[in-house]
Amino acid sequence: MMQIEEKLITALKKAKHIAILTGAGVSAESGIKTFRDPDGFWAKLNPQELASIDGFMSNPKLVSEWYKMRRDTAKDAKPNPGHIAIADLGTIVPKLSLITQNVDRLHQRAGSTNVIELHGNIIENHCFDCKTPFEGETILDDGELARCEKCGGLIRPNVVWFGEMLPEKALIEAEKMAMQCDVFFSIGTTAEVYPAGNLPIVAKQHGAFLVEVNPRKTVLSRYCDVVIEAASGEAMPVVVEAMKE
Ligand code: BV8
Ligand code: ZN
Repeated sequence: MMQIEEKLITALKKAKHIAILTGAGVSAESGIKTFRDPDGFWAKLNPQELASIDGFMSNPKLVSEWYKMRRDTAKDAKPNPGHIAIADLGTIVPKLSLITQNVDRLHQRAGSTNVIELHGNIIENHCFDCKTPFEGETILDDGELARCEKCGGLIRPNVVWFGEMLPEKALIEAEKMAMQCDVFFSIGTTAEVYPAGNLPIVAKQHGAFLVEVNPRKTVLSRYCDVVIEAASGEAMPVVVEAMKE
């Protein structure tokens, strides 16, 4: 059984407000690839190009197929023990702020509430031109792309693409929670995508106890008070159990 450092347990038991930033790594154990997976059909394509306005405009069919594949994967995926432990944590601490870069909505399906989605979600779609929400399949049976009933525009996912502003309300709220929390967890993220990647440092600068949960070291590791080099599905249930003792 994994040992959790005493100083982390002390900080957690004292904490009035815990904030958590999650990235693609938290969904890895649900079978959802992070952006940098070496395998898979899309490996030869650059997600940063696909997940952008230019990428979509230059090849709407390829990008729409990529999102449909990822949406179907997300819908079939199940929350893993990491998601469930985080949702559990929300029921035992006085205040938990969950900030996610993930677009798969697995945190919500695990029972987490008030999730701050910095990068939108892949489940919903809207018209690229007039923003009207779009229900239904984005790719028609004949392989053609669906079109907006109102204006005939192309349909895009509700995610934030590279080069696009993050939803202002979500970002302001996330920054506020980072400044106010007593303990900040960075879980399953390289913390290399901005401005989300800044949040752990903002928390640290405002006196938070900074914890990283990631099987690999990241640019953030050296600033952390505690680094748990493990998968989130393994580490988070142990952290929550230690808190309940
Ligand atoms: C913006 C939705 C203002 C889409 C995503 C400098 C140079 C160039 C560009 C920039 C720059 N500084 C800032 C920018 C802009 C850019 C950026 O940050 N680029 C990076 C690459 C440098 N940022 C933006 O464009 C943002 N907007 O800045 O607006 C603006 C406006 C106009 C002009 C300029 C600026 C918008 C960013 C949002 C992009 N959308 N997702 C979609 O999903 O399709 S980001 C996407 O990347 C995901 O959200 C994901 O979370 C994130 C990071 O990708 P990954 O690496 O896959 O995931 P992650 O980082 O989470 O890494 C996986 C980790 O998990 C690893 O560490 C691994 O070890 C770990 N792990 C693996 N298994 C497990 C695990 N951990 C725990 N348990 C496990 N089992
Ligand atoms: Zn439209």
